Amino acid sequence: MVDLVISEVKFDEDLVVSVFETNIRVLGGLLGAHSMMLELAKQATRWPNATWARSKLLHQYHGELLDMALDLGNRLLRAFDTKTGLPYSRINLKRGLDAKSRASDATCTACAGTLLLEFAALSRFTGDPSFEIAARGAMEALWKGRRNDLVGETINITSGRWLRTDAGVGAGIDSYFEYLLKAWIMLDDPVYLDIFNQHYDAIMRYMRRGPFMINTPINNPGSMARKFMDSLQMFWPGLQVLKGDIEPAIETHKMYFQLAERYGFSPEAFTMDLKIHWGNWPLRPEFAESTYFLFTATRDPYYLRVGKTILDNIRKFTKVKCGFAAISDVRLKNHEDKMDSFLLAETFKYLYLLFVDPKDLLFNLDEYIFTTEAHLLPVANPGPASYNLAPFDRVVLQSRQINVHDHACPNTGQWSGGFAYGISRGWLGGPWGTCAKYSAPRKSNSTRTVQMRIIQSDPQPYTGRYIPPEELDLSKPLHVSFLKSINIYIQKTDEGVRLLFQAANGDDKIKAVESKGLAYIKKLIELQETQKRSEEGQERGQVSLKIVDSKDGVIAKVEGGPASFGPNLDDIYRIYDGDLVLSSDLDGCSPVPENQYLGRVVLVRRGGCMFIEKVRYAEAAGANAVVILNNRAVSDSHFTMSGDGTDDVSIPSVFISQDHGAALEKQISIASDKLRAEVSGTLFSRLNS
Ligand code: DMJ
Repeated sequence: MVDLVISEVKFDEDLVVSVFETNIRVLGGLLGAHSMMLELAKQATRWPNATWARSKLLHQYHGELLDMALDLGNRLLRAFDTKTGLPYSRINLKRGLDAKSRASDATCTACAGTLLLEFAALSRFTGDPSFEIAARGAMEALWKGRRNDLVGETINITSGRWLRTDAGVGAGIDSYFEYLLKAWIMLDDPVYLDIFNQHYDAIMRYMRRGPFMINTPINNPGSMARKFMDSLQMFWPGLQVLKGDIEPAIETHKMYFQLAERYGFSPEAFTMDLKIHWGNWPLRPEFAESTYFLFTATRDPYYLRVGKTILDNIRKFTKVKCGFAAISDVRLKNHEDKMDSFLLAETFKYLYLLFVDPKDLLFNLDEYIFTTEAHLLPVANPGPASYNLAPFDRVVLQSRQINVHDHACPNTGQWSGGFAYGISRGWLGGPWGTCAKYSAPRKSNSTRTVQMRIIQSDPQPYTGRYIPPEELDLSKPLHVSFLKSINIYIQKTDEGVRLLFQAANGDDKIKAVESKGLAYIKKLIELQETQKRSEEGQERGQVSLKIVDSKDGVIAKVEGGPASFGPNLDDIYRIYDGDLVLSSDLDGCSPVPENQYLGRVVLVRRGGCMFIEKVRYAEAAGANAVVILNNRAVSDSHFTMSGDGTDDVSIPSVFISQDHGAALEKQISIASDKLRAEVSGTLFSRLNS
């Protein structure tokens, strides 16, 4: 096969191709095959009598595949001739950027963000840094465009603006995240881990709903962008294994398996009740890929059974005379005349690796990284001595400091966050094998990694009554003690309250407590879902804020986000007003002397504590209303501030954008006289103007 590729494949064709597909399938294929030729040549000395070790091809190989890769790489590189560093999505292999390839200045996030592994490998194999520099530049441009730490699906390569603003872990974006994490592993560059972790945090916060990963708009994170999921996201649990966050991976993978069991294959898109949205299955690898990674982490034979189901169904329903056919509807199991290259490159490779005894592999897989097309590229290849990394020093991808837990592998952060009921337990202690092999060498010189802890639960003594979920009131200490007794802990964030279930791995008594805790969490989730459904019909509208100067009258009018607590201004025809004052401690998270805000409207910044806590403190000090300023540069006038389950405030609050907030703070500082603020429902405010 290699000799056929060398003699037959030419790239000097007047043909417009996708930069992304050509990179992952062709360039990655050439570089992967080149890596394997080098590896086999090395192994041949250990197995001198094996037939493959004596093959003429192996002994006569002089890097022809790499020459071809360099030729192709130079052709693809021409797509990067843009102001932003984001490449055009298509290129003419012979002519470069021709009219057809320039016709669109839109590209998908995955298209621009899935080049770095192949381009860096090409650079390091050849000693020419231009490829790695270009691919790093594209990563940087995507990172710069993030909103709420999320990225959209399509971006304009000239302006760097998002064209489609839905974020997800599936189609259009998937492998951008994959390449961030794998770039850290392959290039040993921690900046990519930081960036990945920052995205990961937002993804898990805004997209995860139980086992489901739901697309969300980047400007209104947390809401649902659509009601179905695409099957490309099924690679995600595999990536979570690499990150070391095994528990949600197990849970989501189980949901995918239910689909595969129900329909034989994973339909291209499906809904939260596991119904089909798009019914085709083009022989995709993602589910097998996650199954393989979870097996490496857990060694749980359950994954072998999953793999067998996949394999049996492929054999039974897709095999045709000259290959395997894509399925056009998983319900009917009818065929399409199509077999994509990823069936061989990925689907079969992952299935083979799932079942193979590692002893039978010729070389150590851990020295390689799988590209998104499952080609193998060497990890930490420093390149020839002449390879100059200096240009990368200029590429500083600013990222914020993140939690030490995010750098631990396995992830030591939130052990279980509430949705983990029903997951298999066989993995405790297991994931070391997978992630330690990448992170261990870095531990000695990193101050951020922490040792893994398997939490040994110790239930708290509690003698009170069982508190039914519908009566639960987190402001009551007794209820909190009850939760602790079943291993549920409360975490307050500025987004709301989170209940964390702490997993146990101890004796039977602890396990019994654990199962009570899981059952309780499950009931709470069901209750919450029911409440959410009934609240959906009664969402609150925006809130109007007017700033009035005693001389000039109304000097500013803003519409901001409502709170889910306090009076519902949609139904109240009155204005809550008062002199506008800045909170004494900017974020308003501590008690204020009585009457300090009497009759006033208080301005506080987001962060530091929950929204409702700020409002409670202000009300206790006599305030008439609270204005909360966003501390992030995003437009979120539709954001609704959540409470903590106890609605005990009677003054309204309004959430306004960072821009409006900065302007307001400035106005207060320069105003010669006192400013007044008026807070009311928008309808009422419009009727009155
Ligand atoms: C593969 O070509 C790659 O894995 C890509 O990143 C997205 N998925 C397809 C196969 O489904």
